[in-house]
Amino acid sequence: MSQKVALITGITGQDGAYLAEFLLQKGYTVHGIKRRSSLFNTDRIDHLYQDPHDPDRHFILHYGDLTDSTNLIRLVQRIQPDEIYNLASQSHVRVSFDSPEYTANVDALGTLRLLEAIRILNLKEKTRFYQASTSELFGKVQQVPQTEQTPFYPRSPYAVAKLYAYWITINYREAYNIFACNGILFNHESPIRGETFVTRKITRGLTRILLGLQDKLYLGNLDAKRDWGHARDYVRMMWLMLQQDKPDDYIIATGEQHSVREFVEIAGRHLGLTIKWEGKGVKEKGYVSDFDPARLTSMAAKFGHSPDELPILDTLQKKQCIIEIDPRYFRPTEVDTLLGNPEKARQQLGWTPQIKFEDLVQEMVEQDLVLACKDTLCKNKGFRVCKYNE
Ligand code: NDP
Ligand code: GDR
Repeated sequence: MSQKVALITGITGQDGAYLAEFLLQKGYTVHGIKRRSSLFNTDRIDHLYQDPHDPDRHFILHYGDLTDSTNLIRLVQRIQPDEIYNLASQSHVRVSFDSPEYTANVDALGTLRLLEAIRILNLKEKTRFYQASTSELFGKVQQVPQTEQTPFYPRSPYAVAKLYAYWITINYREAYNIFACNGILFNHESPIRGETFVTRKITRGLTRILLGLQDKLYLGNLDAKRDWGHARDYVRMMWLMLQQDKPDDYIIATGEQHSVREFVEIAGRHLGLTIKWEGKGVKEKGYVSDFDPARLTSMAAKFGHSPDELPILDTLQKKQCIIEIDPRYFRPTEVDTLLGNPEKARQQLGWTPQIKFEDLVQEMVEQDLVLACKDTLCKNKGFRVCKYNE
C-alpha cells in the first residue's frame, strides 16, 4: 500500500505537534501549514524537522493561513492529501471576546474554506476531513454529562464560531458526501499546552514561584470545572475517526471532572506545597500552608538538577500569599462546568483514555520544573531570562 498523505492545519500548536508525531510513526507523509511570524514559531515540532534538501523527507511545512482561501486551495491541490486534520484556530476563549471577528474568520470561515477546497478540487472521493470541534459548544450546559445528543448553548465568540464549523462540516458531509467528522473534544492538556491556558499557567506559575522566578500567580474563576484529559490520548482519536467505514461525530472526554481550584491544589501537592485559601470572591487568596522542599529537590534530581545548583526556596515563607484573583481573567459569559460522556467513542472506536488525571498533572509539573530550573541556571550565570507573562 502506498504511503498515506496527511495535511495538518495548526501543526505548530499543541495537538498539531502530537498528531504529527503520531502520524509519522504510522508511516504517513505529513504536511503542515504554519503561519508567517516575525519570530520562529515551530518550537513544538522542531524535533520532527527534516531538511528540505532531503529527497526522502516525510515532514513538510508550508506557509499559509486559514483566512486565505487562495493559499488553502493551492496547497490542497498540490498536496492531494488523503486526510486533512483542521486543527488551526484562534483557540483562546477569553481572547475571542477581544477579537471576535478574527476568531469567526479563522474558526468558522476557515473550516468552510477547507471544505470548499475539497469540493472545488473534486477530492471528495479521496480526501477525508477531521474538524476540531469542542466541548465549548455545550457552554451553558443543558444536560450532565454531555453526550452527542446534548443540545448546544455556546457562550463565547469562539464557541459560536466553532458551532458554525461543526454544522458546516455536517452539511458538507450530507450535501456532497465528503467523509467529514467532528471530534467534540473536551479540554486536553500536556506539557506543551499553550502557557495562557489555565492548567499550564498553574504548573508553570507554581514551579517558577518555588524557584523564585515569579512572585505570584494571578487567576480568574477558581470554581470553573473541566473534564481534563491528555492531548496524546486525544490525537489518537482524531486519526481513528477517519479510519472508520462511515463518517460520524464523537465526543472525546474522560468522564472525570475537577475544578481549577483542585487543579492548583493537586499541582501544588506534587511539588510538596500545601495551599490554604482565605477570603471570598475577588478577595480570595492562596497562601503557603506547608512546604516540603524534599519533594521538590527529588523531582529536580530526577532530571539531573542538584540542590546546590538551585537555591530552592530560601525565599518561600509560610503564610506567604502566592495566588490572587485578577478579574481580567473573568469571561463576560463563563462556562461553569463541562463533563463529557465518551461512551459512543468507547463502544464504536474502542477508545478509553490511557493517561490518568494525576499522571497528567505530574507530567506537566515535572516538565515545567525542568524549564524553571533551566531559567534559574541561566539567571544565576547572568543571562537574561524573559518574563513571559500575560
Ligand atoms: P493551539 O492554540 O495550541 O494551536 C492552534 C494552532 O492554530 C497553532 O498552530 C496556530 O498557529 C494555528 N493558527 C491560529 N490561527 C491561525 C490562522 N489564522 N491560520 C493558520 N493557523 C492558525 O490549539 P490546540 O492545539 O490546543 O487545539 C487544536 C484545535 O482543537 C483548535 O482548533 C482548538 O480550538 C481545538 N480544541 C482544543 C481543545 C483543547 O483542549 N486543546 C479542546 C477542543 C477543541 P501559531 O502557532 O502560529 O499560533
Ligand atoms: P477553556 O480553557 O476556556 O476551557 O478552553 P482555559 O484553560 O482557558 O480555561 C478553563 C477554565 O479556567 C478558568 N480560569 C482561567 N482560564 C485562563 N485561561 N486563565 C486564568 O487565569 C484562569 N483562571 C480561571 C476559565 O475561566 C475557564 O473556566 C480550552 C481551549 O483549549 C479551547 O480551544 C477548547 O475548545 C476548550 O478548552 C475545550
